[in-house]
Amino acid sequence: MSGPSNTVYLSLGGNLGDPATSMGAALRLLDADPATEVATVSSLYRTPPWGKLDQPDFLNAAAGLSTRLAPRALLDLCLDAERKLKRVREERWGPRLIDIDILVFGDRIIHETGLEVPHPRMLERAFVLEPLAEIAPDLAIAGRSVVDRLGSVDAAGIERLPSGRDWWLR
Ligand code: A4P
Ligand code: MG
Repeated sequence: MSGPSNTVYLSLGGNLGDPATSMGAALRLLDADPATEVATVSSLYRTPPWGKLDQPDFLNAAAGLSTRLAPRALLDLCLDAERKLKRVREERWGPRLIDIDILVFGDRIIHETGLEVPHPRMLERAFVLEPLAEIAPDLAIAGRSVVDRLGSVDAAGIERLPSGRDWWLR
């Protein structure tokens, strides 16, 4: 379990129940793993639904972690946290209590069944890039910074909430 430490960025979101509470609980579950530490968390953002439009607004956030877990083990930890928080997987892009996506894992490029990193849809999604730009503006993804990428997507309707960055500890 003691591999090299990697910096990882996650996206969290939800639009059913109390997503802020679920996302906070998920981050605390990840932080409780002995090989994983939550280092930076963005503010909460209220975002219009992307993909499937006839559903409630989402809350989204991004988090930076350091972990000695392998990518697949971190994914399992995230899926475990989702399961503990009773996410029901129903329709694609549909409403959910909590969704955790691994955006970036160090400088790894992974194309495996059930694990693609960098997350293949992150660059089109303002609800991912906007919170990520708050905590890692200069992070390069396929050669361009997050801030630069954010300039190429439609971020209309996204609102940063006055949550501060320690909302997940409350
Ligand atoms: N999987 C593969 N790669 C990854 C990765 N990098 N991180 C696999 C996490 N999981 C990864 O996940 C299904 C499976 O994907 C996982 O079991 C894992 O093995 P999923 O999240 O249900 O579906 P998805 O294929 O990852 O879809 P995607 O594109 O993430 O879409 P979602 O999650 O269905 O989209 N609008 C706003 N404003 N905010 C949102 O948060 N979210 C969605 C949900 C749609 N619209 C939204 C939002
Ligand atoms: Mg997902």
